[in-house]
Amino acid sequence: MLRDEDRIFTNIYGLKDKSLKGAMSRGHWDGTKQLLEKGRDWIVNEVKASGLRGRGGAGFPTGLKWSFMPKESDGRPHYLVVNADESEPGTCKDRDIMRHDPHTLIEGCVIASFAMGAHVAYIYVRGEFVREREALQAAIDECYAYGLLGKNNKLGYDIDIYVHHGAGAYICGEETALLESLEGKKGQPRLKPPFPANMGLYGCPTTVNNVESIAVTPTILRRGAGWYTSFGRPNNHGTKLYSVSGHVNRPCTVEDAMSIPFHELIEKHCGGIRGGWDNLLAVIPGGSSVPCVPGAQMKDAIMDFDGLREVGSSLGTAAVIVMDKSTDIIKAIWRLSAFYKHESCGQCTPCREGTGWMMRVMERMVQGRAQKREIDMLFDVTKQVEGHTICALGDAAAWPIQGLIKHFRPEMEARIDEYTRNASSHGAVLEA
Ligand code: L3W
Ligand code: SF4
Repeated sequence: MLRDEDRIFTNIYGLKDKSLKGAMSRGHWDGTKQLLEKGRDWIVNEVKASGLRGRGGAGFPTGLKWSFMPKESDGRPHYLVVNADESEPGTCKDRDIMRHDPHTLIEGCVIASFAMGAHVAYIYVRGEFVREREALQAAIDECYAYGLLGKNNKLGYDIDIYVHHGAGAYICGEETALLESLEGKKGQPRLKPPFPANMGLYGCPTTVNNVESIAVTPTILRRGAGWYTSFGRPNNHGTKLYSVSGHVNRPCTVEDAMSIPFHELIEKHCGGIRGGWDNLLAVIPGGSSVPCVPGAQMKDAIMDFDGLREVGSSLGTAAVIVMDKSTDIIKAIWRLSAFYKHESCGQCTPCREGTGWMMRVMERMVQGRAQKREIDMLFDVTKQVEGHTICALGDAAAWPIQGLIKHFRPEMEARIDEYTRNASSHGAVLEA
C-alpha cells in the first residue's frame, strides 16, 4: 500500500511549484553532495539492491546496466543518455515528469552520471514535446544559475546536461536509433551487440536509461534500497507510474506500488470501468507493443513484470489501455498495425514488408473481407516477423495481432461470416 508520503513524484499533476525552490522544499536535491561522497560503487550497489528495473519497457535491471560501464577510463569519454522520446501509444508518464517535476530527472542525471563516470548527459526529448522541453530546459538553466551543474559546481562533480529535441519518429525511442539520431544521422537501430555500454554515443561507453528510471534514483538513495524493496514483490520492486487511458471513468497517470492488483488500480484511481466491470472487454496493460488481455483475465491480474506475463502479456511501459464492450477490438488492433507500419524504419526486410502485410490483412479482417484460413496465415506472418528483425519494433508489431487471434478469434470469424452473408445476399463476388 503506497501512502502519500511514499510517493517519489510530488508534483506529477503540476499543482505545486515546479521551480528549483519548490522542488527543494519538497525534499529534492536534499543531500545530493553527500550521496556523491559515498562513492560510485556505493551508488551502483544501492541501485542494484533496490531491485529497480528499467521503466522504458524492457525491465532490464538498472543497477546491473550501470555496472556494465567500464570502471577505468581508456581515454574515451563516458556518456549518460536519457531516453525521453516517449512515443509508445498509451504512454504519458515521462512527459508528466518533465513538465511538472523536472528536478527529479535532473538530480537523477547528476547522480547517474557520477556513478558511471560521465561528465556529459544528453536528454533526448520526443519531437512533439515542446512544452516538456521548455520546462526541462528552464529547470536546467536554474540549476546552472544555482551552481548545481557545470564546471566547479557546488556538488564537486563537473557535469553538463544538454537537451536534444527529436524530430518526431517513434523508432528514435529504440536506444541505438536514438544514439544514431543524436549523432546527427538517420535514426535507424544498430545491431546489438555491441551494447551501448561498450560502444555507444560516438563509439564511447554510454548508458541509455528511461526518464522514470533516472528520476527515481535520488529518492531511492536518500531513503535506502530497503525502503524501495518494501513495495511490490520479489523481482518486481518499487513504486511505479501507471498511465491509464481509455474506457475508465477517470483516466490518469498515477504513482502507486508495483504489483498493485489491476482491479485496485482502476477502482482506487480511475473511478472504475465505464459502465461497470461487466462492461470490460479487453486491456492492453503495457503500452501498444504488448498483447491485449481479455477483461475476464485482467480482473485478477497483478500489475508487475511477472503478473502480466502470467496472463500472456507484459508490463512494458505500464500504459494501461482499457477497452469496454463498445470497442471494435479488431479495428483497434488494425490501428496499431497501421502505426507500426508507418513507424518502421524500413531497414530490415521482415519488418519493412511484414508490417505492411500485417496491416493490409488486418484491414480486410476489420471489414470481414477475408477467408477464415487467412487468420492462420496472418498468425504465420506474425511469427515470420517476430524475432527476425534488428530491433524490437518487429516484435511490437507482431504481438498485438497474436493477442487478438489468441483471444478474439471467434469475433474475427463472426466478422467474416457476416461479410460473406451480406455479400452473397447482395450478389457480390467475394475476392479470393
Ligand atoms: C549490456 C547486455 N547491456 C541488454 C541493455 C540494452 C538495453 C536494455 C534492455 O527494448 C522494449 C521492447 C519494446 N549487455 C545487455 C545489455 N542490455 N542486454 O538492457 O534491452 P532489451 O534488448 O531487452 O530491450 P530494448 O531494445 O531496450 C525495449 C518495449 O520495450 N516497449 C517499448 C517502449 C517504448 C517506449 C517509448 O516510446 N519511449 O518506452 C514497450 O513494451 O517493445 O521490447 O538498454 O542495451 N548483455
Ligand atoms: Fe527498422 Fe523495423 Fe528493422 Fe527495427 S525491426 S530496424 S524498425 S526495419
